[in-house]
Parts: sequence; C-alpha cells; structure tokens
Amino acid sequence: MPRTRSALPSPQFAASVDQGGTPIGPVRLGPGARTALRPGVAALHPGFWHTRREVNALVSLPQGPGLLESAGNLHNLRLAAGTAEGEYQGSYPFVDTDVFKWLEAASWQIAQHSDGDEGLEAEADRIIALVAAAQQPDGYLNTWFQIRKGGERYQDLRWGHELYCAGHLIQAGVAHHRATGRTELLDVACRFADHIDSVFGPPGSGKPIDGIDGHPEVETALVELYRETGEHRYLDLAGYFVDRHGHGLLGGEAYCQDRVPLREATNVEGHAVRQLYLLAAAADLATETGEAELRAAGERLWGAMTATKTHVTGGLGAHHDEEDFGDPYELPNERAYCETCAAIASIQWSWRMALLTGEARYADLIERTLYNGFLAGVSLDGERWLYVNPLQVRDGHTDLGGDQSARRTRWFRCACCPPNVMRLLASLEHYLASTDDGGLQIHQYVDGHYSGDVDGAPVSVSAETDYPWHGTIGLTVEETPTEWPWTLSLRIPQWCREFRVRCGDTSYDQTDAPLSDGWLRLERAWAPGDQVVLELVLDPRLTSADPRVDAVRGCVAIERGPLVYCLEQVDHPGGGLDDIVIDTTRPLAVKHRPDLLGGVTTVVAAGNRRHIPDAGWWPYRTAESTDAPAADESLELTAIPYYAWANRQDGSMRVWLPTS
Ligand code: FUB
Ligand code: ZN
Repeated sequence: MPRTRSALPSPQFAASVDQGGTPIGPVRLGPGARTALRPGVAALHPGFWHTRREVNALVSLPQGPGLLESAGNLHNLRLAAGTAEGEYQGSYPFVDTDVFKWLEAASWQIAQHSDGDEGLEAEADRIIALVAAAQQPDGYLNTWFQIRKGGERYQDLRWGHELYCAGHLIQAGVAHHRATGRTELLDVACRFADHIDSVFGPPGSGKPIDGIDGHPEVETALVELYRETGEHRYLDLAGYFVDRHGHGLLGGEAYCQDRVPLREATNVEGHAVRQLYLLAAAADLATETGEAELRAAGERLWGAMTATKTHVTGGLGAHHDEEDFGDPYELPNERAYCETCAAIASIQWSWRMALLTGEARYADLIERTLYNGFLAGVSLDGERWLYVNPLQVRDGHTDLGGDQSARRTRWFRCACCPPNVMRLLASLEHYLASTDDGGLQIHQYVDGHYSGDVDGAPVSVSAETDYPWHGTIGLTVEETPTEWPWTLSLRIPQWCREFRVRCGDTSYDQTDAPLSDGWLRLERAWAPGDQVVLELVLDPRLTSADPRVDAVRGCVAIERGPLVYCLEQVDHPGGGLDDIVIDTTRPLAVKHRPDLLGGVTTVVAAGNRRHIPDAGWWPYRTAESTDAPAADESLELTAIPYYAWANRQDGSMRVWLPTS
C-alpha cells in the first residue's frame, strides 16, 4: 500500500513554474507549436529521484565551479577577456561547454527556489560575468579559437565545435532567463546567435559561409532561443542547419551526421551524441513547423534505433572507435560505449517525440534510460562519474584509465558528461508529466505532485509511491475543474505484464483494459480528493535478447520493474564472474536491503561457478570435443541494480549472465 503522509509537501518541493503557472523547464513550446501534448511539471517529494536530485543540488552542483577552476575552464575565459595571463588549459576546443552546461544546470536548480540556492546564484553570477567578458564585440565566443588560434574562426567546422559551444551557451542563456527573469546571459547568447546568423546561410543568401558544425547542438538550442525570444530568425537558422547535414559539406562522413540527410535516413548512425542532438532538433522543428516529413523521419529512426541499436540499459553507442552507433545488433558488453551524454541526449530526443506524438513508447525508453544507462553515470555520492557505461567488466580487467575507463573518475579531460548529468537531474521534474486539452498524462511515477493546465483549467494530482522498489502508486486528485470531465492517463510501462487499477468503485486489470498504446485512460468528472490506486506487478524477470545480438546469445539479464540488474564481484567472493552461470529453472527471489548502496532491492538467483579446467596453451577445441565437464560449485547470485554498480570497490561486473 502507498505510504500515508499527514503533512503537505514543504515549499522547497514546489514545482518550478513561473507566476503564470508555466513550467520553467528545458522545452517550452512556441505559440504555433503543433504537438499532441504540452509539458507538465512535477514537484518531487522524498523518494528515489528526490534523493538523486538532492545529491545533485548539495554535492555535484556546488563542486562544479571548483572543478571548472582547477581544470582551467574559467582561466580560459579570463584569458579570452584579457584579465589573466598564461596558456590555454585543456586539450579540446569545446571545454567552454563544461561551463555553459554547469550554468544551465545551476539555472534549473535556482528555479526550484530551494534553501541554500543563494550561494549557487552568486556563483552563477560570478561565472556569467566571466562569460560575458570573454565575448568578442561582434558576439563571437570560443576561448580555444580566441586564444589558441589567434582569432581564426570557422576554418575547421568538422572538428572545431564553435557552433556546438554556441548551442550550449544558448541553452544556458535560455535556462537562466527562464529561472531568474534576468537577461545577462541571454543577451550574450542572443549576440552570439545574431553573429552566427550573419555568417551562416544557404547559397544565394549573401551570407559568407554555407556550412554546418560537425557536432550538432546549436540546432535544438536555436529552436529554444526562438521559443524564448519569439525571434523567428533563430527558428529558420535551426531549420537551415538541420537540413544542410547530410549533403557532404563536411566531407560526407556519418561521424559528423553528413552522410545522408535526416529525411532520407533509415537508421541512426555515426557518433551517437551528435546523431541524437540532431534528432532532438528535428523533433523541435517538426513541433514548431508541423512538417510531416521531419516527424516521420524521427519516428522511423527512433523505431530503428530501439529495435537494433539500443542496449538493455537504454545505453547507446556501440563503438569506442568514433563513439559510434555501430551496426544493427552490434551490442557488445565489455566494449559497450554507452556514453552518459548519449543517454541524456536520447532522453531529450524521446521527450520531444513524446510531446509531438503523444505516444507512450517514448516515455518507456525514457524510463529505461533514466533508471539504468543514465543513472549509472554518476556515483551515489555525486562526486565520481562514468563517461562510458559498459555492461561487463571482466575478471582481471586492466584499467587503462583516462576518460573512457570503466572505473569511476573524479573529472575528465573531456568532461562533457558530468555537467550534462547535472543539468538533467536539475530539470528532471519537466520530463515526468504532460497535459493536453483532454487531460493530464503521467509518464513517470514519482512520489510527488503533478500539475498542468487542461483546456485552460489548472489540474493537479499528488502521488504517493516507493517506486521503483514497490509498484503501488496512490494518486489523489487535488485541483480540478468540477464542471466537466477530463482524462487522467497513466502509462503502463512496456515491461509490465500485470497491473491493477482501482478508481472509486471500479477496478481494472490488464484483461479488462488491454492497452493498445501504453496509456490507461480514466475519464471522469473528477472532484478534489478522488483517489486512484495503480499497482504495477514488479516480479523479477529474466530477459533475453534478439538472437542477432551475438554478444549475448545464450545469456539472460535480470530485470525488475524499470531496473536492469547486474552482478558485482564484491558480492561473490571466492572467484570471479567470468565463469558464473545462472540456473534459469530456479525462481528469482527479491530481498530489500536498506543497508546496501543507499537502500536497494536485490534479486537473488541460483547459479553455479564453473571451475573450468585450464585450457593449456590454446583456449580452443574441436566443437565435438568431449572434455571432462567443468566442476560446478553452486552459488547464490546476488544482483544489484545496474545504476548502483562501481560504488563499493573496483572489480568485475556483468549484466548478461550465461545460462549454460
Ligand atoms: O565532442 C564533444 C563531446 O565530447 C561529445 O558530445 C562527446 O561524445 C565527446 O566526444
Ligand atoms: Zn559525455
């Protein structure tokens, strides 16, 4: 049963909305937007995601400025402003974006008006002043090119990241304006956007450069700048950049999203983050312009990606080489790339597609990615990070160190992921619910309070739940128009085979309410205090992959609810994990462990550790070989949620478990 709570949420858990009730979040639709759904907002009460957001607010975000100082990012801004002397710090032309993403994250946090955010606001002000001082009089800003390249601009669009950096600056400016109403950073962003608009354009436009950036990002940012300022030029510029990808302007490489136009592409390809940011922009454009072809491309590519190129954790990007999506079904375990930024980009794209189409499948992927591929990217204490998120670390793994290590790291030379995690966690409440003229849709279940407007009337519903540990979600209608009915839509997750709903005197389960599209719709003339109880059955389950995923043929993964599980060596002393086999004929048991990893539900399975005879000099045999079987030792396997791995000690880990 849901926990009972006597007191209403304290003000620090209020949803971040402006005085008109509009959510202060990353996606705010323009006046002519054509979407099925509009963003709603949630306020989170203590619970699973609240804890993660608290760690983000109290540990990760406050540590940001110090880390940016010691990594040299702030020094570079001072150099560009002429207020410091020395050398450029860092090896990449995009280190400014670490600062911009931190500013965006800080802005979303400031929008919550939580106690203690005054210090964060002062830090943000200090850093915004550095950014503004580094900007050149004509609006250009990129410390790498200003300092290292003597002011040379746009000579290396394939690798230079100038527009990518501009995109993150624009997103920070929009976030800061939404959160505070102030324009210092937005003004810097607009000046840069105006400068870009004066330089880039199609042949015949009179602009000096017909070009695109090798790393998409400016496109989705320009759409949001249009939404924030009403300036149509920014939307047109975004459309131009999206459509100039795929025409060989950068040599035609998939890596740069330049091999094939999005409108013609049949599967996602190339560098995963680049592809996903571009697709987020395409969804934004389809939203604002109503273009059916762009929407269809998004739907087609999302379907192909989930069917053929997505890890069970929601992780994306198979290749370490070029951080690439890889071929269909090429989903390796120990060399899975699954960059944390790709998980974030996937959530951003899927959220835009969910709003555009109203389809629950996008929220299904968001849920899977949030709880697994994304959340593993940050340690439980908020201080250490994973850039790549493998699905296996072998016994005897020799860590190469560096950014792409399978070990948690304090910061990276290429530190794109940590501030990206910070901005998603700080704005998470904006990815959980939506509204349309017919009702409120709950995409993700949290203990908290969902709100939005339904045909102009404020609607809100509170939720009590211990999800994802328990599957019961108790909902109470709080604000509602009483004159007319509206629909409360609850997403029944794609993994869920059994659910029950009680709504007043009526009950449903999956046999009464078979779902064609993942939404369970409850239409009523609601009154304040009306209650709905949804029970999602969370029995643990074994999952196998499409047989074409060679890397995991003959293996199963343990899942429970939205969580993917893994084994860690620390829970299995006396040997490694490479020779462990799960016994799928024996039942899985669930054990809640409040003492472990901040409180997790573990899944216990029966298995064996095979003592495989030494292979001698050559580890291969004829297929018909009848060697003596390995001696088996039976073993209790303890699986922990994947997001919590690598928080105790270095060691082996695996998600996919051989069955024989
Ligand atoms: O190129 C900028 C960022 O660095 C990308 O988004 C990440 O994949 C990493 O390569
Ligand atoms: Zn990254």
